Parts: sequence; C-alpha cells; structure tokens
Amino acid sequence: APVTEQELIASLPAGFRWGVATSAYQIEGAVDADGRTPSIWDTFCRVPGAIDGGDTGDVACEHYTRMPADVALICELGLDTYRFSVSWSRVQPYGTGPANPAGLAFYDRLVDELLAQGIDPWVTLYHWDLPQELEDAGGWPARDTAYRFADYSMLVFDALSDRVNTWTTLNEPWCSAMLGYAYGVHAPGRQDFPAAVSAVHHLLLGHGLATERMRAASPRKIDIGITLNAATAYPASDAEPDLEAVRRADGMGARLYLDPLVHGRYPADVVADLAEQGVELPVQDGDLATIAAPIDVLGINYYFSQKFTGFGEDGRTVDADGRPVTRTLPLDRPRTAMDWEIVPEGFTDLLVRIGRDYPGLPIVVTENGAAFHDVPDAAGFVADADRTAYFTSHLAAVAAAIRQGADVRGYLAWSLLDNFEWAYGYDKRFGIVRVDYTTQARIPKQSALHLKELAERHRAR
Ligand code: PNW
Repeated sequence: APVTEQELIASLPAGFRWGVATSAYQIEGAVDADGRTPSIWDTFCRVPGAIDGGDTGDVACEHYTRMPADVALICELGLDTYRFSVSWSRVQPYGTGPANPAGLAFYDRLVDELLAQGIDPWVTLYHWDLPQELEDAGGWPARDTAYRFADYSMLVFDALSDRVNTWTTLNEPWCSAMLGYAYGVHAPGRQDFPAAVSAVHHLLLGHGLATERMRAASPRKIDIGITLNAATAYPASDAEPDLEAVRRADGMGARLYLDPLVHGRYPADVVADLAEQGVELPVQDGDLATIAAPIDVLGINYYFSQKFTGFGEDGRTVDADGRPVTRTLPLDRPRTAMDWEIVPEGFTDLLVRIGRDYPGLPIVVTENGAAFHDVPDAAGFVADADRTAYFTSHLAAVAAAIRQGADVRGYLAWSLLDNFEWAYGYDKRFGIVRVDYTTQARIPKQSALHLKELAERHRAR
C-alpha cells in the first residue's frame, strides 16, 4: 500500500470521482409529506424492540425541507458526485399506478440543484424502502414485486433521465434479502430462509427488468449499474473445512449476485448447497438472460472483512443439525462503533479479485465509511481522527487495487450526514458532517475537510 498521501493521490487515475452517498429513508424525514405512503421501514420502526432506542425515520435529518442547504454543503466540500436514493412510496404511493407529481417534484428539484452546483447526480432507485402494500402482497419473495419495481423505475426514469446520466437499480440486494427476510433484523423483519432466497432471485430479476427497460427507453448513452456489498472472506487456515467455509461464505455473500449479473448463471456450488437445505432459486425461462442484461458500472460498498472457519468451538465440522459449520473468527484488528473490524487490505483484495473474476466492468466504490463515537467540542466540531484515518487507509487500499489492475473509477464516502442507521437508530454516526438532532445544525467534521483536501490535491495534480 502507498505510504504517503502524495503517493495515494498519484496512483488514482485522472477523472477519478470523489463523492458522497446517502439514502432516502435515512435522511429525508417528512414521511407523510406530499402524498408519500408508508414503506416497510415505517412499519418495521413501529415493531417494539426492532430499532435501538425506538428511533424512526419520521424526522431524520429533515433533508426533505433542508435539501438546498445540504446540496450547498456537498459543493463546499468540493465533491463532484452525489449518490442519493429515491423513496418509492413518495413517487408511486402504494407501489402501483401512476406517478405522484408532488413526490417526484422533490427529486426534480434535487437534481436541478445538484446540476446548478456542478455536482453529478447518481440516482439509486431502491435503497430498501419497499412500499408496505407490496410487502402485504408478498414482498420480494413474490415474483410480481420484480415487475412492480421495473414499472416504478420507469416513472423515475421518465422524469429525470433528461438530466441524470448514472442509474443504480438496487442497493445491496444481499441486505434486502438476508437481513430483511432471513435474519429479520431489517424490514420487513421476517425469518424465513427459503423466502429470502426467493427474494434474492426476484431482486436480481427486478434489476434486470428495470435495466432492459431503461436502456430501451433512453435516446442517449446512460450508465446503468447495481451496487453490491461485498468483502474478502479469509480462511482461518489451509485446512479443508476452513477453505470450504470461505467458499460457502463468499458464495452466499458475493458470487450468488455477481455470477448471474455478469455471467448469466448462478454458481453451481451455491445452488447445490441450497438444494441440500431443500431450498431453490425460483428461476423461470429467460430470467438469467434478463438478469445478465449488460451494465456499465458495478457499485461496490465496502465496510469490513472477516475470517472464517469450518470448525465449531467443539472442533467438529458439522453442527447439531448436521449442517457444515461456517463460523467467523476475529482478525484481532481495531473495531469501529459498529463492532466491525478495520481491514483495509480486505478492500484491496476484494477489488483486485472482482477485477480478475469479472473483467471488463468498471467499478465505483459507492459506499465506504465508518461509525465512531464522535465527541463534538463546544462549537459542535468533531475532530474525528479515527474516521479520517479510516478514509485514508481505505483510499490507499483502493489505490493499491488500481495498481494491481482493478478498474476503479471513483470513491463515494458513506455518508454525507449522520443519519438513521437502520436497526441501530441515530446512535451510530457515519456522517462526514455532524448533525445535531436537536437543532438540525450541520457541521463538517475533520474527516470531511480531509476528503475535501485529498480531492482538491488529486484534481490539481
Ligand atoms: C450499508 N453487513 O448497509 C447501507 O447501504 C447503508 O444504508 C448503511 O447505512 C451502511 O451500509 C452502514 O451500515 C450495510 O451486515 C448493512 O455486512 C449491513 C452490512 C453491510 C452493509
């Protein structure tokens, strides 16, 4: 890895993007404004015990009304790209039928504001906030949701594609499917593994249907992509059960998505693992060709990596149900406030490996960042040396990956603002800008000023 910031900056290519990301439910608030209807997150936040502190996205950062000032903030920080998501139930209440002009108008103004400040708008169509009616009709485990998503995508596309060049269909389908339908820690809070596996397929199908329709409708060249969360799975040893645990973890976490998207087939070993559990992906004729519709950019969100073993604490390689053990072990690294280990070289290894196994697809880091226990001074300023170091080491990891052949075109920090961190509520702060939730005042942290300086030096070099 490069030692100095000078070397880091020197190894990032010309035209490398510097930006910041958010998502609708995490920042907007105004959940009843202008015809918006509830999403699965509005519902899930009302389940007792679901969210730390009983927090909800009802108010969040009040971005819905403070949007122009927030865009000005991005501009002040010298960032060239802003990735935000669209709230489905604002734009299409109840998840079906015609567009809601009042809801669309917000994103229309946001895009105009960004363009006026010289910031490239990157739209994510789905960042986890499914309209509640569609969940009531079966949610992502139901095939129809994929078609509903494509219809909704076209409402947004028709309204914004004259000004928006870069479109992301889904954010982190692994999280939607597994955290939402298998582990039950995210909305809609279901614990049903077969349903979660169906959700994986219908999320990918929705991505493919939306991609095909946007491409066909666009009179000019646009960039379409999807964002995946991924990590490097390291084996605890070279023992066969440890290597098998890595294969299973990486299969369910990464290849189950990347293989159909890029190669048009599900990974045979993962399909076999699922079959052993009596679970099947509900693939119909033609689905895989749709899922593999060509994309222009692959978004990667990276936070941490993990070490895996195939041995249980008792030394056995199968658990009480006779299933193979897949267990994580600490890498003995410092941790963030999320308790996630800080593993920058896992980022390098991930990007190099994706570049090698899925060649020809430009990568953009669509999220990277960390929550720490911020301590503001009397003026509200946070001297977040820990977050600043996290950004520097992970940008160095990106630079190292590029030197090893990965085609990485940009880096978007998560997140512009402290915001609603899903099941953790407001207690976990990922912002490069502090939000005082009493006054809604925004104050850039040290890490924001650091990113600004790095971006400036890179551009001026
Ligand atoms: C991402 N995991 O979520 C999301 O895209 C953001 O909305 C979120 O705020 C951010 O990361 C920080 O959590 C993830 O368990 C949630 O591996 C969980 C995991 C990864 C990403």
